Amino acid sequence: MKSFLMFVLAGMLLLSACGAPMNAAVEVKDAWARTGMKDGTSAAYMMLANGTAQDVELIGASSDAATAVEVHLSQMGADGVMQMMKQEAVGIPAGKMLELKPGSYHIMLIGLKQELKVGDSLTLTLHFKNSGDITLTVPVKDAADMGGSGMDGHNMP
Ligand SMILES: [Cu+2]
Repeated sequence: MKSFLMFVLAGMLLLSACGAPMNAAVEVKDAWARTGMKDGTSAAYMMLANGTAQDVELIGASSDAATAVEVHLSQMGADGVMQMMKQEAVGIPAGKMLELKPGSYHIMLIGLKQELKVGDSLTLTLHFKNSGDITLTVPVKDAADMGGSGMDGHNMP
């Protein structure tokens, strides 16, 4: 996280130094997905850095690992229960970052084709408006190790 901010800072310095975008792309950092049972659900989290000069929108995702993949936002409802809402598009302003994390935005994997265990990985493709698709390999990690256990309703039966 800290090194990533340094990277962004260094990039901004470089940008101001040469006056041109050095790396006009959306970059993915620190991607991971939580464990899940076959036919169950999982969620993938990551940092998305918009290195382009224009606003982009995350408009969906796809993966062979699940029957359906949706962009969700977890929010605490008025009744104190965490709720997830499907997002049609999530904006990432030019030069800004979007953090997908437990209890907030996440990529929801619905109907897992096989069990996801710690050490496994899955292939995920992110779809953007105003920028190209990004396909990445996402490692499966223990949510408890990532500080996300029980925070967004994904651990519910
Ligand atoms: Cu969800």
